[in-house]
Amino acid sequence: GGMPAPYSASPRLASFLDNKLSDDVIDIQRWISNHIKYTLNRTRDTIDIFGIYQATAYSVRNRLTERWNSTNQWFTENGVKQVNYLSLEWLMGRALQNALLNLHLNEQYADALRELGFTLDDLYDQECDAALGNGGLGRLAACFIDSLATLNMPAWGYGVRYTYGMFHQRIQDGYQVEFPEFWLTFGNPWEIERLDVQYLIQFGGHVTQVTDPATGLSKAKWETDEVVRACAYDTLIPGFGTYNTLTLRLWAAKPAKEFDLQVFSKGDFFTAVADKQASENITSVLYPNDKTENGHILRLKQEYLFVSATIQDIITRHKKAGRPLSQLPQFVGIQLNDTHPALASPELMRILIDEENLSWEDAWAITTRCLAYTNHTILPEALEKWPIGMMERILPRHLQIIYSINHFFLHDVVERTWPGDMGKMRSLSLIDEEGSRAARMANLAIVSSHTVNGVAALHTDILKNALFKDFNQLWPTKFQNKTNGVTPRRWLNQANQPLSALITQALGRGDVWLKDLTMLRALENHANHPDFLRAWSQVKLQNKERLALWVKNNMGIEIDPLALFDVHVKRIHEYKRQLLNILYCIHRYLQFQAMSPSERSQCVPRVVFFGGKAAVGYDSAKRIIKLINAVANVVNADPVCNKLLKIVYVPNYCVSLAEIIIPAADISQQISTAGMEASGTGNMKFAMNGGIIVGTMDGANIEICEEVGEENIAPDYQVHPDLKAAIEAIQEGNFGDASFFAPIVEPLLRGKGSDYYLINEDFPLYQECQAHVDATFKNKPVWTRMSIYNTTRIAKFSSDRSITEYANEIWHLEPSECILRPRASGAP
Ligand code: B1N
Repeated sequence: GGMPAPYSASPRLASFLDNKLSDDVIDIQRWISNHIKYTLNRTRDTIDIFGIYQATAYSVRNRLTERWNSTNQWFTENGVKQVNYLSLEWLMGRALQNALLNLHLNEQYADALRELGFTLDDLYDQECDAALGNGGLGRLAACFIDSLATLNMPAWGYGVRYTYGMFHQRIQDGYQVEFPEFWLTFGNPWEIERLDVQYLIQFGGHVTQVTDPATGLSKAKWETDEVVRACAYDTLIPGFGTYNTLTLRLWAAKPAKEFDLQVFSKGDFFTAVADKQASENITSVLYPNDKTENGHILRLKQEYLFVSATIQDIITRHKKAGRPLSQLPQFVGIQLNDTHPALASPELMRILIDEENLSWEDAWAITTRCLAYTNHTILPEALEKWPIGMMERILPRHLQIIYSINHFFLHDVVERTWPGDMGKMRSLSLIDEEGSRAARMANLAIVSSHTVNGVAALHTDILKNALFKDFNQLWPTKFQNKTNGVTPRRWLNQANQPLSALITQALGRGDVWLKDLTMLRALENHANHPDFLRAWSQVKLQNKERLALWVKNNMGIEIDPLALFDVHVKRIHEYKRQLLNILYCIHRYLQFQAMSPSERSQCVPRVVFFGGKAAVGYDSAKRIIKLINAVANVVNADPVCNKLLKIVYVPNYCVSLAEIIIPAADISQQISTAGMEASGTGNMKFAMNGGIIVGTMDGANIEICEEVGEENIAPDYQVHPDLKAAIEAIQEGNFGDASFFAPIVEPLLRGKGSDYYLINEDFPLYQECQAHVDATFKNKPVWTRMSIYNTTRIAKFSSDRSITEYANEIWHLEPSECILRPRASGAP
């Protein structure tokens, strides 16, 4: 449909629209009540706490809308360059508390609601997590958009509005059981359906050559045989301590026409309705696999729908600003969060060439100047490859374009640099010719981008010197490092209010430190004051009590908040070595059993927490979950040992649970097999909250160690007969069905070659490290000081630092703070 004719608001309408919301408690109450009555249609007799949450959310959203309109107007009027962060995953978690804290409105809202009879904390718990992601990669996008807004960067986030997000995990009889997470059941007050922002997305068919009547030249015509509509849903992203408010735009698939009239008139009602269902399928579910399984048609369609709608939207906005396409790179940056949106390259080429009639050379120059690619893993099973046959069927025009890109690349670049070198051709080609042919999305992303980055120093070195060695030789300046970071607004201010308050009080300059974590260094002046040490450990204890209460209420397990809390939460994957941790737990348990009561009285009591989801089809990961729960059952029921060791498997680990778990940790386990964890971001969240890392020298652990000092982390040194004893305890059936666990533990006994994740090799070091932890934990001042230094030296790992580097070194993007405000007076 065409755009509605521009309309100018009358002075009277304009003065209504310009009216600004007030922050008075009474006005807040009036708005909440109006939403209860007029938006939700509830009365004093039918309102419930969930309704109060919804009404509160709507009233907060109104404030965000005001800021968002001003921000967009500001960016448009100032003609700034904007970056678009394209991610198939956004692990946002809850929005209410984050919005209130970023807007500095939590106290007014707390007061307003208290008088209405509710506490904010109760309302927060009504909200379900927006879990549109698997783990670190999706959560990184969420931290980045918070930093982009806070740093006043002109930016947009783009993603997919999955109807079902990350599955809900239950533990039944020790096994993971998956349940669908239909997060939209009761509506989502944070999203704004944009029926005015829709694009057609085409699939299938074939490509013919036609003569362009305008130029007389031959050009490609893609005759498609399937069409769906992508419809925009906007979520508003508040910056912290700024008026700037950004957009996260998520796409939902809808039928292109509500009913296919032809089919309908033939009377085939069922086919018509079934087609409608099929088109909605495309965005119905997030693929819940972190680095496993690949190559499904539906996933390819998801990726393409996402990319096509996003590129169309970016071009539409650029044109609306009255600019020619030749200027796209000056005004638009497009960041690819891994290869999942790598089809952005052939899609942009297709639109520029087939629809906008640009030449290949011009289109290619524009594409490569806009795109940049972030790699997040070197694990071979996670590198996306699309079978040629599938590409041919679903996206024949894009396959042609990929072939052309490959042709020009191999002939003009590779052949000229290394004439006749077939080895180089094979490793650099966009097409994998070994076995069944497939398009290598990483190679496509590298060739199509001006910059490629890794997510931690070690990971970038591995990209440059191993995985993408030949590309690095070809284009040495293309590769950069951008170490990950996490937002201190959610991971410190929101998750750990007591620590945030202590820091604000100790620094004495308000909460500006939340925009500049380097200020935390000044806290080290207090690190020898007994009062400060006491206050710091008191905060930790308070957080441990909060977690203990959660565990008691939700799992019925009693734990002692004075015990050492040892936490291992992240996706379950062999390379993350939850198996190493649980084998060590078994070893500890066997030791406690063998001790005399007086020996036991010298030991440090521990609660070991595990949490995380296994990909649905990942058999070994699921057996590891069962082993942890089997060991937990035995250990927790042992009257002699359970004072010294408890094991808790927290079900359904997610963002909102992380906010309770992370601040309560004394130590966190970051023990991936060296070289396999690209960065890790949990490590940063724990350290930021004063949790000491037990870690291998992998990913960003290396850089955290450099910053906080090696004396303030517990490096995973090297131990072996003890591991054997732990495995034998499993084999003897002490933790239930031994044959069930055989596939995960027997390879460890079979020698180096089959211990792919080096559990045996690292066991001695790990044991030594854990003993060191126990000894240090007994010395409270030393332990607390270690904890403090983790927080005070974590500045580097704020996502504000990451985003500043991306803006300066990849996007060439300037901050632009919106100073437009709606007029506060002017109500007619
Ligand atoms: O990305 C995080 C890193 O901190 C982690 O080390 C890394 O493991 C994680 C396919 C992935 N890499 N690759 C994925 C996710 C979903 C999927 O379908 C791969 N996730 C990571 C942030 O940089």
